[in-house]
Amino acid sequence: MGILKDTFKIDYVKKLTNKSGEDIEKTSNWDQYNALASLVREYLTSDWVNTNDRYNEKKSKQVYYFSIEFLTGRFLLNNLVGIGIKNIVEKGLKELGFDLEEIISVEKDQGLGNGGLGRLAAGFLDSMAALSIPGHGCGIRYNYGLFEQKIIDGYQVEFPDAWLKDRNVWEIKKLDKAVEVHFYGDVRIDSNGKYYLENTSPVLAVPYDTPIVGYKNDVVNTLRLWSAQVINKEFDFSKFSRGEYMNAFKKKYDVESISQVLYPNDSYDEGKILRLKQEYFFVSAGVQGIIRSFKKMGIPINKIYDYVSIHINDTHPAMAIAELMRIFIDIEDLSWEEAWDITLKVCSYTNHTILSEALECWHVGIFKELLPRIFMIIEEINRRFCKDLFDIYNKDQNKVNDMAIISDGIIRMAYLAIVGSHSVNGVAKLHTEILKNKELHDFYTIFPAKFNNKTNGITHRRWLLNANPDLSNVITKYIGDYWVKDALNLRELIKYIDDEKFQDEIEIVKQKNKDALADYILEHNGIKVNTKSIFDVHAKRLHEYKRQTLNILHVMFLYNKLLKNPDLDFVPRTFIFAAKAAPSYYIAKQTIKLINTVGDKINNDKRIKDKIKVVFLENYSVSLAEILIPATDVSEQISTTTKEASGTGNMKFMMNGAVTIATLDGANVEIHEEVGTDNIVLFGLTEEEVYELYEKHEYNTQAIIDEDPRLKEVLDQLKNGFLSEDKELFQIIYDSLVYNDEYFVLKDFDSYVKAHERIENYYLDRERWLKMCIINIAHSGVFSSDKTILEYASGIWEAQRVPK
Ligand code: Z15
Repeated sequence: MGILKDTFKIDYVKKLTNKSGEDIEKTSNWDQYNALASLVREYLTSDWVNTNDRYNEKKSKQVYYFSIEFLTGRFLLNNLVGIGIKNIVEKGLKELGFDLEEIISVEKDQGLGNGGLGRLAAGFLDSMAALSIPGHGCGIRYNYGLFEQKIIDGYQVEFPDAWLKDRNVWEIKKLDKAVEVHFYGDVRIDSNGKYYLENTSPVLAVPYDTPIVGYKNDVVNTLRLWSAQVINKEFDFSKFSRGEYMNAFKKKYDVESISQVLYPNDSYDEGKILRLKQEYFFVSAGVQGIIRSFKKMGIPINKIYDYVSIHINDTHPAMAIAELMRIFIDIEDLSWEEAWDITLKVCSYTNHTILSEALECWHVGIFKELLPRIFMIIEEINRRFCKDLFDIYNKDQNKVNDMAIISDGIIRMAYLAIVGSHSVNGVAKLHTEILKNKELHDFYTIFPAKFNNKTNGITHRRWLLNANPDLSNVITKYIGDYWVKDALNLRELIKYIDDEKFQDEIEIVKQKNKDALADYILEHNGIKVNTKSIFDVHAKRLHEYKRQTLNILHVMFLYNKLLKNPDLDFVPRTFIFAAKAAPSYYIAKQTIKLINTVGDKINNDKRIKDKIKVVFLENYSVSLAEILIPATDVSEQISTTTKEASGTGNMKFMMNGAVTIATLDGANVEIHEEVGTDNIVLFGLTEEEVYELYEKHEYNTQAIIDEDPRLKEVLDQLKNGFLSEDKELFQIIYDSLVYNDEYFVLKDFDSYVKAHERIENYYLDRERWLKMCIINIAHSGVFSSDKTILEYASGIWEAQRVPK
């Protein structure tokens, strides 16, 4: 979109005055944000309408990305850049006496996700729009997103995230597109032998659409989030006798609880009935909406797979398979065989984890009561699948039970997703190999053609272009701006690897970002950090397998070393942590307390002369990541090998010129392949070693401790009063390490210490370090989600690009 600066200024002043009812000098920052965002929303409306018209006219195949989480973050900057008016707006605002950056920071994050899975979904929407692929999101409009984290006395305390409190400028409520979703009830069969439901509890699903703006290509796709509302006639007081008055409100409250709040677990399945309601709620609403708009085209339903692709992001939306079957059979009158054939062609599924506690299972009892018809359909899918297995495995009933979708009164959603999709993908090469050869080996044997890899990616527009404008400018100065369209073009930077001027500029930008982060830390934590120290960052969800514990034990070891020899030649280090823990994950929350306790002790110990600082940044979120990642020197990617399916933070740090300290886990393997052994710092157990240790049952933590006085010392310090008068405070962490070190923290400790020694040496060699940074940036283009999405589009969805 093109606009003149003066036109913008006139539009903005008018908007600001209208919205605020004030002279523009008297407006608040929020007024200024509200006016700018509203104006941008208006500016992009015609592109939004035209994009939909174009898709309809061309009958383009539509991709619907179903996800229970979309962690989008802020929209304003992204949208300004996407419609190509950022510079004009920035200048115009300045002339009016306003600061764009300040206005941007008013927007609340749309934090409708926990971590990697939700952020991946948001990044994929961005890439689909940027590539002119007709692809849309389908999810839940939670009234409360992921909790806001405060650190109080070293502990995590959760507060509600009331992100909708001051209106959401971006969304549009589409009441006319609302649909009913039916829970409970009795399955009946009519005279034609068709099934239907009676006595259900219906809920109104109301869609709210948010524009997803492409990059300077006039494309605007849609993120459709569903909100639960009580159906009017059920909330009609005239029908109620006086005694029912309060009950009517109870009903409204119950219904609306479905889209009230996001479950705060990442990679952990709690198995709560409200969660099951959430899943069916958005899946049923989404599928009904899709079928309704497909039918408007007048094409026979049995051809739907040429026009619609439904992607199931992890198992949470796996019921889409059964819901499609229900509609095809009960409403559209197709036979089971025909319905199944189309359903398979429409659906594809991504697996994001092998952690057993994350694999979704439902008890038949609660499932059957809540969703009787859906349960019947899953039973029938299972019956037919088991019959096939019985034949394939020569009547081996054990094998059939192992692989059944329903077994021992439990429904295994991953198995449903695999059986009901034409494609099953893992999220990094190593992860996909583990799925094929171990976790899902039996399914791979039966359905080898379904399995494929799609390594995750990140949007380089948000994570480089927008989050790190200074680095972007340097890059563009040397290689032009084609990399924004095609991130692989970042490779061109290698030409300048020996150019001292270029190296200097890379260093200056990093320093500037570190200075900005240091200001943030001073403001939020009251800690003054050394801006010339190594900024070593561990930012991601708190989980035992991600091993924040390994990091903090290493920090304690360095501290001990300095205490013994305060004049040690030592490169100053700032260890920065940012992580939310699931509210019910006790050991994870104690780990936060440990990090803060160690931090307090070290940060206030004059003896070590500020050589180490430990900072815990509260409330890790998309917008905090946008400040943190550009300022990072060392990226901590230290999960127990085999446990991190891919990781995506690893890619963001690399793209911003951090050097990774890593295990060969998830996509770290591919980062290593890209940059080579000299430009990443690897340590720890390999995949084979991990599996061997698990299989042999002879992992002996005591022997490791006995041989390593450094470890013995830090472990003792967890419970000898060194950190806290309360010697029991970290007992659970001590016990888990010494008696049940499932994640091999102790096993990898020595190797991790050595890896950090290498980091220190590389950093001391300034030129070598800068070259490592440059190589990392230059090779990060393969991790653009644009590349990932092109692979999904051609390899799974058969979706075409539909440029204007
Ligand atoms: C989640 O964030 C991930 C996997 C899950 O099964 C759930 Cl429930 C949440 C993460 C993986 O842990 C991470 O390795 C991966 O990069 C990310 O999904 C996106 O695929």
